[in-house]
Amino acid sequence: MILRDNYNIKGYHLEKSLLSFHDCKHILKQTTTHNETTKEFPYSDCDTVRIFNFEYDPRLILEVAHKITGKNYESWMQKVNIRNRYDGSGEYYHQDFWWRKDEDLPNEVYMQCFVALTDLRFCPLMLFEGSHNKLLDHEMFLDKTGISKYKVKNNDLDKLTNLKTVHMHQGDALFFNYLLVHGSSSNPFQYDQPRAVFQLKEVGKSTDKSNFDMRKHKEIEILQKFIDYKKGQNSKPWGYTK
Ligand SMILES: O=C(O)CCC(=O)C(=O)O
Ligand SMILES: [Fe+2]
Repeated sequence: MILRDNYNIKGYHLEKSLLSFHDCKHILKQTTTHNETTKEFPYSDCDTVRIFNFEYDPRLILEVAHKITGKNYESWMQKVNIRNRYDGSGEYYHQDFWWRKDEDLPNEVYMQCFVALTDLRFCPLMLFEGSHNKLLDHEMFLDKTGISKYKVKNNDLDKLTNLKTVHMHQGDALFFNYLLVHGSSSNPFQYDQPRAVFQLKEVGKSTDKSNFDMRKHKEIEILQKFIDYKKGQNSKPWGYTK
């Protein structure tokens, strides 16, 4: 019960040494990259890597998730963020439920598990403890590879307290609420800082809705705003620096 209460208050639980050295190496070794093939102009000709897929039986992870809330979960999406040395991009602060808010399922159905595939010494995950009680407004921007991302507005971040750096060693797993505000910096250091993300969902809860098309079109919409701004037909969009 203490575990569940703690999770409910803070919005996360850190399980030390859940995955072995061998499991972390295994995930890294057979991680494959997928180039985005469905993008439209102007990214249609760019080799933008979007998803890193891997095969791994998430049983250990599902067991801990069950221990925390008493619910049975499945892992519906697994990806590795390589956060490669010198140029791995950061993640602005966000709540992952923002991506799911227009689908049919409530936040309570989801849980996220973030696993350190190496000691995360250089660009660790940062989170606002206790920030999981409400959905904040997000704004969309394009990161340097043209992928659309969402971030919580700075004014709203200013109102949050309890910003924590999560110190994680290889194999540690952080379980957190889909509404917990989190992010991390880019990696200008000499060592890759790979992490795996397991998106968990209660067994038996499913939705047909997908936000992928919506995302693709939003990217075009943002670019159009930049173009319109250049032509003097729009106010300055977020993320435009000139
Ligand atoms: O890799 C990170 O530091 C954060 C990843 C993340 O928040 C996400 O994939 O939703
Ligand atoms: Fe996230």
